[in-house]
Amino acid sequence: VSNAPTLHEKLNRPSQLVKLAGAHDVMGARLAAAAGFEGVWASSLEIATSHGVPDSNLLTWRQLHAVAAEIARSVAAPVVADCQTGFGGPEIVREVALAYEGAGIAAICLEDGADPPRNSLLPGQQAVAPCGEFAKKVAAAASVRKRLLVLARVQSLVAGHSQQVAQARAHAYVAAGADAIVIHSRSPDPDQVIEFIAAWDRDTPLVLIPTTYHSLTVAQMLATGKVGMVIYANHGLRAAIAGMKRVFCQILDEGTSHGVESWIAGLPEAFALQSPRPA
Ligand code: SPV
Ligand code: MG
Repeated sequence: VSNAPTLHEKLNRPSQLVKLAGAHDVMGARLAAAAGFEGVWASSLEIATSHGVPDSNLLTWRQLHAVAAEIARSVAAPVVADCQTGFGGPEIVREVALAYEGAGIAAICLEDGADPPRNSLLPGQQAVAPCGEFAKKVAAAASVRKRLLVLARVQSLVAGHSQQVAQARAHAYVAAGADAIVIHSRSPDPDQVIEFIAAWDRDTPLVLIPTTYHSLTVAQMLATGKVGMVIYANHGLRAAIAGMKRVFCQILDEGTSHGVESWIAGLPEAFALQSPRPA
């Protein structure tokens, strides 16, 4: 039996943050863990993009589950799976929670956006589901889990609703059994989440995804004493896009692959990522 702190214990440490990086496959998850990230976010945006489809419900929950499960099998770090709006009502969410827990996934994240799900960072209006309806999904997941953590994600600020509405929803989801509240924002500066954090008066830890408000530092999050986890949700994907574009263009421009050898990873590094066991 391991003495290592569980994700639940890590989330509730007052003096540290659990830092997660987004991934869409085992390779990205292993690179994140090797760099020092303590967990992996199985991002719907990353997985959808890697399949070349919109981050909506073009992929089935079983496809998203298969990717998260493969990462969990192959990486020792805990996996937090992006389960979007839960893929259905409370009866479906119950089955989904059992399936994720059964695959060794540490936590699922359910968001209160309206169906069909739509990526938060896509320009345009966002809508939310009724609070009571979503709270039932959180309660359904919490009622069947053993060790699985249930993260409830509040989309109110993304949808342009008030801080008061966002707080009320977060309170409802804590009452329904959420282990942490993901307060999402797509504001270009951190003021919106800082205001939410300042008003937060529960012990339940908060989770941030600072993609658009990227000036916010880990030290600032820690100083609030209320943020237990930060998710850098899509930086691996975007770095891969930038790196692949650069290598492909350089080869064609130069008429040889000689020049790219000085900066791309060598094959030993690729072979080192092929371990069939958790690494
Ligand atoms: C994801 O990474 O798929 C997320 C975070 O859900 S966001 O893209 O900001 O919606
Ligand atoms: Mg997502």
